[in-house]
Amino acid sequence: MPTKARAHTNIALVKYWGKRDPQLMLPQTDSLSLTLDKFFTDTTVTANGNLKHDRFTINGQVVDDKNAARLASFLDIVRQLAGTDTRFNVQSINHVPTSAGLASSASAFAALAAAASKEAGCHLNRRELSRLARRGSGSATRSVYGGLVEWHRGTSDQTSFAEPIMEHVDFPLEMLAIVIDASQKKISSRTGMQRCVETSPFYPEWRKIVTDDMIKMKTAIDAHDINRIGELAQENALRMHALTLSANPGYTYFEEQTITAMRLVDTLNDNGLPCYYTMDAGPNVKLIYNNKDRQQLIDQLAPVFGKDRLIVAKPGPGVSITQL
Ligand code: 2P0
Repeated sequence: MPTKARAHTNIALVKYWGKRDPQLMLPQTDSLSLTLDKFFTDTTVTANGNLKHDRFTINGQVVDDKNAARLASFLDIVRQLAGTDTRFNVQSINHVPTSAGLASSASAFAALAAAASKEAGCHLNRRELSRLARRGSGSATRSVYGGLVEWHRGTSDQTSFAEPIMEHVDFPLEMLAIVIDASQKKISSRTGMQRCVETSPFYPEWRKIVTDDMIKMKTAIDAHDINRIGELAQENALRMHALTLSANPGYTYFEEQTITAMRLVDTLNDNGLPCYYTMDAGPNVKLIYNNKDRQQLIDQLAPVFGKDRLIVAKPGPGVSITQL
């Protein structure tokens, strides 16, 4: 009987940028994110004793060998957990408005972990599921939960998992993505973050910054203080991107329009419209603001970037599973 799971992507307000154990996928630091309603992955997994190899399609296309190998080694972990050697047929659909370049390994591996573990006969609680998703992709650890989520870096497989801070966000926090470039990034997160850990002279400082930012961000969330949340997220993102610039060789995910967006947001903020930005391992910019200011913001951004490249997202739910 096939099993289907849906998981939403998340955007970090305090970023994860580096592993201390790439094998177990243990991160260097804690991190904190907001799960979004607009971007999600639906994955259907069917166990099939007759298959010699796992089979994968994404949006109806057969997955290339390199990605299939990564997915199959994740399924090996599921098989080990379930005590089975059955192979799986995996069909994944990414629901992302247009081809926005915002599909992420977070929703992909959270959905795959949920559907495959259930299909293999494991009955995992959400903490166990979060730990399993972590083995596929770090950010997937957090996508098991909805709303505002914290990933405890931990020191072992057992202690590195996410937990919700506020699953149903009861204040008007919202994000707007400015789609700057939808193409594949040149330096993957995995390669990029490892280079920063190994070569940025600022890396030890980053670890201290994140420890502080986690405390400050949780205080701002407790106070429902959207401006403070935005301010802290922006500062944290800039410091993460300073690691890429200070790595050897240095690199950046920013494009010209990324800088244009950052400057525009700063100007709007200076002119009394509170909004803040954050960027991940790519050029797209995500704005953090109070949803009462949405229309005013769109009115300012649309003439510069085009209305079609602005996507509003609200806090979204955690992973859900259906047995078909
Ligand atoms: C984050 N990002 O906290 C950070 C901020 C991007 C920038 O997690 O190697 O796909 O699979 O653990 O999770 C993107 O990296 O990397 C990411 P792996 P992942 O959301």
